[in-house]
Amino acid sequence: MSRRHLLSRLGWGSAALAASGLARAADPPAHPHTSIPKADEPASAPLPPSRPDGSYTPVRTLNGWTLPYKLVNGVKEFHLVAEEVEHEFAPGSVAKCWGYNGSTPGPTIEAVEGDRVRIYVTNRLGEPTTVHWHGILLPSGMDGVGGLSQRHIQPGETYVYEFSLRQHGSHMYHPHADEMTQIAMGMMGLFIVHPRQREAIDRDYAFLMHNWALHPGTSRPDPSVMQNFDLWTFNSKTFPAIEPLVARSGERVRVRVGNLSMWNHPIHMHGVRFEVTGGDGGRWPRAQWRREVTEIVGVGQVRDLEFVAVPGDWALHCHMSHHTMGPMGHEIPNAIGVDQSGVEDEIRKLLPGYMAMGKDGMSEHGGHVAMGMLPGPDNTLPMMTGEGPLGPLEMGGMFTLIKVRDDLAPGDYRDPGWYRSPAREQARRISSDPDFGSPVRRTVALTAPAEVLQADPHAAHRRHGG
Ligand SMILES: [Cu+2]
Repeated sequence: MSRRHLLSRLGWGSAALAASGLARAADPPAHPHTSIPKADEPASAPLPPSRPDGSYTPVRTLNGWTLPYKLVNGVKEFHLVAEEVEHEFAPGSVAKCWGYNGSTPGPTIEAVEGDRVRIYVTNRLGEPTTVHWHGILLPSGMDGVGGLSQRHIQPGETYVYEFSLRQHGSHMYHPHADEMTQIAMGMMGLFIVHPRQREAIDRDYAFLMHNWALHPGTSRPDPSVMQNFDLWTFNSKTFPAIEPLVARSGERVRVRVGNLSMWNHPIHMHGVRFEVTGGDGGRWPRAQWRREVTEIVGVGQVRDLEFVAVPGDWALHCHMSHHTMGPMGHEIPNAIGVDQSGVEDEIRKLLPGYMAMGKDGMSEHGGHVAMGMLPGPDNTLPMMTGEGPLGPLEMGGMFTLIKVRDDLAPGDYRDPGWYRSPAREQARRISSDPDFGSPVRRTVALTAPAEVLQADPHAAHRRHGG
């Protein structure tokens, strides 16, 4: 019995069958015969012809790029290099991170269902690594778990992975060797497999979410931090350095959102109700699609969000409000409602130019940073930043914009500038008097402490019974 036959008997074949069932269910009436190669084919058997490049909408990796390949005897050959990279999160914050081929995240690997891929991985780090192909159905020995499915790739060595793509969907790659360090340092990438049948998608965006502990004044992320991260990123960039998602009105847009951070992120989209159409398990049958405006993308998950673009500038962001902020001091005393004027004078004797922050909220902080009055420590970013057409945006971290216009050419991804709302569709000021109008306001009578005691029978019992 051949090894392939054995694998098939052990259930590898049934996994591939399940994948093909899913693919059929995704679009049953139009494409009843999805031709997925049989899992028990010998490795040398010719694969059915793949779709040529250009017959699908290429993925647009925000701030990123797609790895070119060489076609060698029908096999798509890619070459990843694990290495240290100089990375800019946003102007003003640069760090030595780890990634692939000069960037974090690494370049997106893009292929088509039915392709056979050969991926060389060269290790230019100072420690061993591997690459795990997250969500891809493949033979056990190609799964990339160091010490389990393969020997580690030592510094200077190159390993080769080779497998056939028997599915389509939004997938990822990352090390499965000293993961705590290597992922924290930025090693990750997207692995997108297009389906064999044509999809009605006009724009196809993808990004990976991550968190970083880049302490102020330091130049390397701290991998030991578990919760108090400083930077929250889409494709290793923070707002306002994250590219906008551009579309023409009426186009169908997909956003593939992957999460290799240490937190779950509720991803919220303004302007539309999107459909969640799949994840790293592939495209879901239509009956499973869900209509949402916020979708939690859990750690290690990918979600595909699809919508029809409507004109405007719309926010796309994580709804954990600390995740749409730049670096912030953790565990600092809360100063909201505290008059700090006397303290401010005292501190200014030691730190000229010091300005107490936060009596009426944090908005003031963003304003001072924008004016250059609060430079902050070296190599760090403001907590709230970004200048919009109508004032400061007061954001940071996992925040970007979907910019939809009526007059864009297909495939034009250039930032179209700010949206101008028609006057009748624009919220506007009609008074500057706090007493304007007679809005109904509720006055709540507070309960006096003595009444609390009397109203509490247990308290009364304690009082009388001693
Ligand atoms: Cu978040």
